[in-house]
Amino acid sequence: MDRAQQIFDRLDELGRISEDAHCLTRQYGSDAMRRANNLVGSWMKQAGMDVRVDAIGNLIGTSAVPSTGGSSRKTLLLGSHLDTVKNAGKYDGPLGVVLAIAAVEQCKDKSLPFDISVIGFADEEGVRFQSTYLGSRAVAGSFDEKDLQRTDANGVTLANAIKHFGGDPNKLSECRFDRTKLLGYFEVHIEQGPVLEQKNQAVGPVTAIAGQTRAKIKFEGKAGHAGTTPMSMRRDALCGAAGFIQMVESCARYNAGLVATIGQIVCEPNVSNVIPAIAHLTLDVRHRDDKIRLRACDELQAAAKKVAALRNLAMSWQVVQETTSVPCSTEFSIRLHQAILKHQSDVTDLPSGAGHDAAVMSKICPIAMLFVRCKDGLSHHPDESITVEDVRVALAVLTDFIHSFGIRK
Ligand code: HGY
Ligand code: MN
Ligand code: MN
Repeated sequence: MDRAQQIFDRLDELGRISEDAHCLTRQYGSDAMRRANNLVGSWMKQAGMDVRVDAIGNLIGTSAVPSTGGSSRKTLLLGSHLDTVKNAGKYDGPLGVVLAIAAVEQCKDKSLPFDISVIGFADEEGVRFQSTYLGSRAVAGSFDEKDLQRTDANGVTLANAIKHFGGDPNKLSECRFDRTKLLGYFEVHIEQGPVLEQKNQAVGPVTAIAGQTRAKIKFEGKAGHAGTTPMSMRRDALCGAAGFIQMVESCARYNAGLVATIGQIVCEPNVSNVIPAIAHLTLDVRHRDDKIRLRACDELQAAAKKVAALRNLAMSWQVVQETTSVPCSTEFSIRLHQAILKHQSDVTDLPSGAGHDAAVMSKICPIAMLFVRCKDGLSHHPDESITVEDVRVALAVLTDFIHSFGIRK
């Protein structure tokens, strides 16, 4: 059985499950997520795993691998997320879940002194409710009940979306894993950056996951007639936002290691002959050093206030999500280095600019991540691309990492 090819073919099949006929989009709680859970759950069953969906919609398969550990056995968690951004590539998230299932199959004939569970998280991207890591927060016990009242673009609350998906917003505490029973969490993920391709290496260990701040910003002025309102009398919210957006880009360009993005802009009333009254923006700021990230956010908030004051606009700034920078476990990273060196001659340690469920899981157990080379470092784009050969290396490395904890013949 060429498991690498099977992983690749499965990712193709999973990549065709979308809520959009024209591109790959799988948002939290959608029917497409239900279909994805069913398909991936069937692969978990084929691998001999017991499969369940928890109260928030995470898909969880647990190995019935012959064990010798008795009731004190711990669980090694593997996984990643099954939700996607809009118009996504098919590897960001699913690679880590499908490859983990293959690793469980590789280990079936070995008696391990621990269980393995594979988790397909229900919402890492936070596209629908603008709050990331909903699935892993429920598993890690850091879910904020206030989030249940968040609403999506159609006014549907997260609580109702959970119920519609078949979950139970009143039982999210049951999603938690007992941290005393966890060996750790390991996530394989595409690099989403250019380093491994430049180094001509298939895989690389992750050292840390950058902290991130997500905020919603609103500039409010006054609508008016585009033809009759003199320029000197306007309170144009979109022009104010445009000035601020330039400041965001400059701030990131002049702070080493800082990235800042205005990903979403919605203007009201959004009519060609009306002066924009309101501009809604999303801001995403990241840096490996939390102090630099937080200082940049303070500077940008002060800049937004200044823009608003100069243009006689109202401005509101709401932080919707904040995660600190997270180091990977040193012990796990040593094991991972050793496993990688069995399959490639050199190893490049990589910090992650992208956020991952591993950042949340680090609150309850040691974490490690393995990045897999992706073409041009491209991600969050339909042209996301990896090779079967690199999948083969990643599977071999994960299998060796698992065996490094001890196997009994
Ligand atoms: O935005 C991120 O870093 C990740 O893709 N959720
Ligand atoms: Mn992503
Ligand atoms: Mn991801």
